[in-house]
Amino acid sequence: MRLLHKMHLGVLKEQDPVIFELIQQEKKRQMEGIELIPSENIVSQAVLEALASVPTNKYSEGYPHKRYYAGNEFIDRIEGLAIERLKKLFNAEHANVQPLSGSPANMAAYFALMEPGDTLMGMRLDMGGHLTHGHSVNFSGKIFRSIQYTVDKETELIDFDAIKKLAEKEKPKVIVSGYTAYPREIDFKAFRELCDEVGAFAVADIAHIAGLCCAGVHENPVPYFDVVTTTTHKTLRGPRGAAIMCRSEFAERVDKAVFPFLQGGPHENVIAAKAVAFGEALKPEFKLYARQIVKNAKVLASELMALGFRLVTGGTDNHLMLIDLTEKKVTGKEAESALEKAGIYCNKNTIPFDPRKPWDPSGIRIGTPAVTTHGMKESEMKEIASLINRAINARNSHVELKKIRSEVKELCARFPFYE
Ligand code: DSN
Repeated sequence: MRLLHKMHLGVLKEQDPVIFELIQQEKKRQMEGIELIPSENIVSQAVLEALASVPTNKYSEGYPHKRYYAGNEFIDRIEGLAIERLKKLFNAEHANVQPLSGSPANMAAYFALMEPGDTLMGMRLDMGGHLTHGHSVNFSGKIFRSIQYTVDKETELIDFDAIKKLAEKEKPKVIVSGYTAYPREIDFKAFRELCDEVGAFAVADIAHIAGLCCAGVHENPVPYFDVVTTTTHKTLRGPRGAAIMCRSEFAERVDKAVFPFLQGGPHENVIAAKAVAFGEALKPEFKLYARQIVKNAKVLASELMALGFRLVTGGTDNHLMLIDLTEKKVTGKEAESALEKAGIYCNKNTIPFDPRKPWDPSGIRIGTPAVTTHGMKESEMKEIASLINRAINARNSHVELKKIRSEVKELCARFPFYE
């Protein structure tokens, strides 16, 4: 990916200097900080340019060549290309690129397969699942009968036997796999078999690992799952948004669930940017990028463990890791705040069976998609592990955190990405 983006914001600067200045400050923050939030990434200049382009002006309710508005000749071609590229990327029979974000994509997937009151089975949020996998505060736990599975208390790994027993007892209509805070590879084939055994639809939410799946670094469930949802802005490195892929037999149900059931006019500038990002992910260098994400995560994980941090499951197979800070006598919230002061961004996160609450849990979650986009490799991961360790230890020292922040800035200056 071409780095050193140029941002042309001359008119904005003149017309609305307040917003211009805040965007400049955000750009500076991104350039001078180490971005370890595993669900974030840095898009290419081409993606940014497509986002800031004229399809934003257009209404295009419907689907290519079946619109409720005139003037969609070129929009149809843009959306058509996004669909074709995504299908090629994941070997999908059908794709819908209109979901505005991950939660609506999951909602549409469920409504394509279930009626209100049907049984949905997904991983608990505090075990690594997502709000939309059946949490009681979310639509998914209110509209459907939600059955939640956990990881194993000892190994912190997916306990397939327990999931099987639960599924045999509860007979869910949909079983969701794919997680937001699970650091290990997922056995999608086992989930498919289980769904066949209990008569459930197999749904995967691969938002976090999509870039790894399409690059062949992790198993790609799309060809043999019923419905797969993903966001487009995490390891896939596209604009904020989402997509749904499914087998042909579910195509009409998925499309109708997105529009007209859930959404109105799609954001065609974002769809244009998705098409650009999918085109980038189809290039051979994206495979190298995806492999490097995992190599970097493994080095970061082993360095942190060597520094005395306990990692949930004892390491990582993917782009993220969960650090249990209990033995370090610091909470997730305190660590997140100390790291932020040092210019290192992560998020506080529950660990499996966390005795603490989500607002101030026992862990933090970190990942390598964004730093790998910067061009950082194994040696920088060692530096980052040391900076994390020092910042957490120095959490009460303003002077030391300031010093670490300047070292972070120096490290980032070696990997610039905006001019
Ligand atoms: N909120 C996202 C994450 O950070 O993992 C998942 O949707």
